[in-house]
Amino acid sequence: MRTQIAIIGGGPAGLLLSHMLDLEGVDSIVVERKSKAYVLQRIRAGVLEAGTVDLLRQVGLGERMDREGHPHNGIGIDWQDRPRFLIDTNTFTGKSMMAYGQTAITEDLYAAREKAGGHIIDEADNVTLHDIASDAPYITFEKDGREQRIDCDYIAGCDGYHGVSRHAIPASVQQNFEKVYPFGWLGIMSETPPLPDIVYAYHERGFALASMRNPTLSRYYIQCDLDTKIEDWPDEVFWDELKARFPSEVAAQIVTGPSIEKSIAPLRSFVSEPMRYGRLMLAGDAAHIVPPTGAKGLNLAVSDVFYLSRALTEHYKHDRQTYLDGYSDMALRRVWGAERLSWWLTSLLHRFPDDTPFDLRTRQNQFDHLAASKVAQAALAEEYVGLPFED
Ligand code: FAS
Ligand code: PHB
Repeated sequence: MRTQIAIIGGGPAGLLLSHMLDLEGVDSIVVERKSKAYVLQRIRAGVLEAGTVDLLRQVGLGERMDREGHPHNGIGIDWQDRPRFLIDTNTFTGKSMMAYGQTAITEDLYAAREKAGGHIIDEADNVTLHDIASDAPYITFEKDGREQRIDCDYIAGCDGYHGVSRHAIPASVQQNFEKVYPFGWLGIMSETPPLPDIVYAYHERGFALASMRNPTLSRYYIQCDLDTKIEDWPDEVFWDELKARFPSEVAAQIVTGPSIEKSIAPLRSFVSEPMRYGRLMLAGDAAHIVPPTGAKGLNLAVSDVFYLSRALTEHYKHDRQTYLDGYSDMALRRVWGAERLSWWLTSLLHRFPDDTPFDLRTRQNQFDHLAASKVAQAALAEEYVGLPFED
């Protein structure tokens, strides 16, 4: 097969890139390791930055989001023994967030690609990148028991943290940055009415988060040890621990019910530089991971795709290379901003096994300063809602 852009990975990054390129008349083929059903059953992100919401609307993917999504003027922090604090994005930036699940976005993307006759190859095994430093790169993969090949102009590595694309970049060129946290998040989904607002909780027992997907679907998380086993957390034990981490008047509002999904996600910060090598560009989790304490992961995948789609469109439609040449540096400026915010919020809102009394006092003071300073609140709100994309 032959295409302009071979996209490895059919998650949000790969599918959105294929969709946006198609709108500009640039041809692509998406090659995904898993089945469509497997991709669509994944439960992950839930909060969209203002820029993501605007972009999805601009590219014709806003109709269901605006119908089923839940706009938010900010995110709350319930700090033990302190009044609720609101990261008030609307007051300080005039912008809002949107609670709309990544699962729904992926469904919308698949529907859009299929409606447009997009070429998505799923259940592709052993995807391999070839000649990425040449002007004639290609990929090979196995499907239906035979090896297949796609010749292309460029390869977009959108295959997530566990993908192969990042590893095609020579170690002599690549620099990886990583921070692994000594805890994870145990998350559940329940068909219960959620709390009215998305709220982080800081408590001596550990972090918790109350979120939602729609008026009848709640998403909750609690900080857990890395050796936590799901079988040790039957629903009633989870609900009791979740409630113990929120103020009693908030806990009393939490409607419990059977979990329909339960999973543990380890927390890490990770960046791989550069995000381009030869004819390979990386986008999304293939290049970077943030702890979810800041809801930046999916939003970073979207901003990478915005920059990469613009760069490739400028190249093909106007023979202008500036955005393509500057893609890695531009994407990484936003990536490092989200990495710093996500690390800062994770450090602020979690209890660490090696916390000293000094750590606890300085963390408390950090929160009290935030709650008292309009300037600090504005700075946090600006980054939480998402900075504008670079021109
Ligand atoms: P993805 O990982 O979503 O997609 C990559 C795709 O590539 C997958 O479909 C995979 O099957 C495919 N692939 C992998 N290897 C391949 C290969 N060799 N060949 C072909 N295809 C291959 N972000 C938030 O903002 N908020 C959250 O609450 C949140 N929670 C998360 C919970 C979990 C458990 C995880 C893992 C991530 C979470 N994230 C969250 C981050 C997440 O939403 C990502 O940022 C988002 O999925 C990034 O999208 P992609 O870059 O497309 O990567
Ligand atoms: C979610 O709704 O899954 C969610 C919300 C906020 C976060 C992380 C996850 O920071």
